[in-house]
Amino acid sequence: MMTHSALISLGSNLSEPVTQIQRAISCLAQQAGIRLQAASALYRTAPVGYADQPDFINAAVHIETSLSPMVLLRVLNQIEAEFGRERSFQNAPRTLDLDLIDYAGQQWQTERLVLPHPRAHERGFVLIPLADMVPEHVLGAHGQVVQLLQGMDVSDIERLDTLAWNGKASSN
Ligand code: PH2
Ligand code: MG
Ligand code: MG
Repeated sequence: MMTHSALISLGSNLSEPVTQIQRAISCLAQQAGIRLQAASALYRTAPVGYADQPDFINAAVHIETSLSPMVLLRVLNQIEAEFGRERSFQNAPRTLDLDLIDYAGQQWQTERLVLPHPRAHERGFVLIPLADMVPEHVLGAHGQVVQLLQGMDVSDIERLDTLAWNGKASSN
């Protein structure tokens, strides 16, 4: 079957964030049409944007998928809802945020979906996890993940020893 490579960023800063992220990765690995290729380490990161909220746990995964970008996005939103995500205000604390960062290097500019993710290239909490898996990946017009990280202040991003994923491959 024809599959495409996609990168997903995960974030949580409510209700035991480490567990939320680990469970979300297992959940992704079990979805029909998604095969998990790799997971980053887990990182504790200072909140960007709205600052008056707990630190985040962030990670990223690399998947192969037979789903289209829009169907994949719907699956991500469904998983967020299952994990109790409430949408109160932009950048509010959340139990789970799943952002589609890149889909087969495609560039999209629609109301529902912009690819690559429009803020990924300036966010250390997205780039550092990506650098664990695909350091040379090019984010659209912005350049390589490792290049984007050069000169960026990532001193408030701490790598955890806890594993994000136990590496058990999914059967689909
Ligand atoms: N997500 C945001 C806004 N700010 N800050 C950190 N550290 N990690 C996040 O995942 C994050 C954020 C919006 O989705
Ligand atoms: Mg986000
Ligand atoms: Mg989001």
